Amino acid sequence: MRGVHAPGAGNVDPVTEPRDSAQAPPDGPGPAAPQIMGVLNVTPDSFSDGGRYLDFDDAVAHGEQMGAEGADLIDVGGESTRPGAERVDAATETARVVDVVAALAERGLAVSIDTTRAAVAAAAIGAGASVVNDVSGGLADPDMARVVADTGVHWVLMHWRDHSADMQRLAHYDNVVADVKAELEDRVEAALDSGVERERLILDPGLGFAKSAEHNWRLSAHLEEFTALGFPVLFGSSRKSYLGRLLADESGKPRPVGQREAATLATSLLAFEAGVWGVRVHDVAGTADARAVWLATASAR
Ligand code: PMM
Repeated sequence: MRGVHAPGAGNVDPVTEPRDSAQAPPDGPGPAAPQIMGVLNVTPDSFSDGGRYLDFDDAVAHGEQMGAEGADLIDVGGESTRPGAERVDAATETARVVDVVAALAERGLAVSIDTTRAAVAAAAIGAGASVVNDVSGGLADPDMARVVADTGVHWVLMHWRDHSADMQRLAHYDNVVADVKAELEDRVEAALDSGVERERLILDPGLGFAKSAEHNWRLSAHLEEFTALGFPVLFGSSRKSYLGRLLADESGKPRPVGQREAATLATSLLAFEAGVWGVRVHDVAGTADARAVWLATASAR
């Protein structure tokens, strides 16, 4: 990693600092560099990269490449969460991810495990993952809080209402920003009650999870309300369908997944400006360039 390759970034992030560097340099001057989480889905069916990294060597090579391009954290997932996706069993999910996590951690990369299952998280932490990226915010598996508390890893609590097969029917809110914030605060309380340290928590509004396109835009437009909660905020818009819909052609056909990168970068830049801790993206190289632009601008203020 690691670290931040952008000019002006002297800060060491407590989540993604190198695991082997007890003597990390002290915080430098200037704005903190937003963290880049690179997506590595070891699945046959994720909406963007599904099927590309099921092979162990391909997965590790892609993780290494993202690290070289500037990712601070590689997010390894073994179960697709795209809308309507069917679940896989825990043994299959574990088998897909655990060796990949171990190989990336051995190469000095910080790794998060994208799972809602405590058993998968525990296996990945044993293999070297230092962050649990739980899209259910602890709701899917009552044992997750214990695994996180016992191991002391960081925990991304994402806003979620149900598993992917059923989530879109739950996309109803009185006020999406207030409701998502309140539901996330409930998840924080539950985590703290289970003995997880406050400093370990990262919040994510969960774009696309039980959300319509309009909900996603409203959450994106009000990210400052989430950063004001006092936790690091992760933002995951990369290639999602609301961007495809925004950029639909004249016949109304959504822009294909592979052609949403410029729009993704625009949302990441807006998120940096809103003060997020990090973004979860497929295109790490492009995001690292956008981060360099943002840092140069923020440093010149
Ligand atoms: N989105 C996906 C998967 N995991 N995790 C977090 N924390 N935030 C997200 O927005 C998020 C996530 C779905 O995207 P993918 O299929 O490209 O992985």
